[in-house]
Amino acid sequence: MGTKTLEQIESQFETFQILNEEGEIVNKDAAPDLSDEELKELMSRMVYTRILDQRSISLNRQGRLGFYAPTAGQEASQLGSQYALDKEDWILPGYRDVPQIIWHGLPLYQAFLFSRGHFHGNQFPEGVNALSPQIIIGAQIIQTAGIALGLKKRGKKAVAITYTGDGGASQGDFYEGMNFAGAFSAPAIFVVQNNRFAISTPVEKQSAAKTIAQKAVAAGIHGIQVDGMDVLAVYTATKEARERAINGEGPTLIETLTYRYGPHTMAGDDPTRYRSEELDNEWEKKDPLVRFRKYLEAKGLWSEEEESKVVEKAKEEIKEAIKKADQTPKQKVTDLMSMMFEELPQNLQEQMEEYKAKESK
Ligand SMILES: Cc1ncc(C[n+]2csc(CCOP(=O)(O)OP(=O)(O)O)c2C)c(N)n1
Ligand SMILES: [Mg+2]
Repeated sequence: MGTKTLEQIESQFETFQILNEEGEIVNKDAAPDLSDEELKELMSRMVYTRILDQRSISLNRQGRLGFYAPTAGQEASQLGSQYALDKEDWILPGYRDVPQIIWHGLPLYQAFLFSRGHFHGNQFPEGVNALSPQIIIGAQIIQTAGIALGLKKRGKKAVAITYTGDGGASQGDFYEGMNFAGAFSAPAIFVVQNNRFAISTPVEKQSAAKTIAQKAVAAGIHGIQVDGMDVLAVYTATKEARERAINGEGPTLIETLTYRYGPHTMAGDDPTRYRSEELDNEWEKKDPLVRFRKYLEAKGLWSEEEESKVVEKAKEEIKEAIKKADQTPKQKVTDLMSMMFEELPQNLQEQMEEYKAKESK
């Protein structure tokens, strides 16, 4: 392929933005048609999720949560895309994408149980169309193509959406899933949240491609790069991708440019060893909450009181949810066995008896 062709393709993937860092609309034609109530709901969800992140980090430090991957900085990317979905749509999250499934209907106490490795954290209620957060990088991408194809075959007007990171976009599964969904025109949306790092590896070292969005070209599907700190742009791009998908026009790859303020996970990662303070500062200036707050305040839709109401509500609900998680009976070995098998094989029957006896002591 000639250099010219490559340059031509790459130059087409300009970042889609609606709201700039000052909270001003810079792309009026693309602005979504959301009511004042819907705009406030979006802001409330972002504020709530920021509080949930702060509380989760402190609960983790107190030893009251298990695995936790911080989300601050990525609210617009996570919640703007989720807000564009219908209840019927399926979400296939990665480990950092717990907020999306909470807003899709997963009770908060179950999200806490998931963090603790309790099986009830994976028993999603009927009607919550989501899979458990995937830990294996990229594995959910192929499953998304499969679920999307299933939705199409059943004639549902619904999509399967998945989330991965910039690192996930380097996995074989990523290309395989996109290609398969493209070939079958399956209603799938692949969101790559490019937060610039896969643990400590910068995105520049992951790929020679200028954008991740352009990887859609080889799969023959739609691709767009979005300002991931702009909730209106993320919402609009996802909404359009959803419309196309359910109209039989195939899948879309959405790259959101974002940043995680915190460490990779709470398991001992120190971001100061691979990220500069300048880079942190540069991204904090783009903060999705600050930008959207400015926009709503200028429209007379948001105030300090509104914000503190949401903060109080979040704190209260988090307290209740952690209490409920604490009150959930501890998991037992016999639970795991009976959930895995409808009929226990002989050797496990013996173990079942053994554990029943132990657990009854
Ligand atoms: C197949 C596989 N390889 C390696 C890992 C270890 N690992 C966990 S998170 C991670 C980095 C992923 O980065 P990215 O996709 O950018 O997502 P982010 O954490 O930035 O949201 C790696 C390599 C894994 N979980 N699965
Ligand atoms: Mg990343």
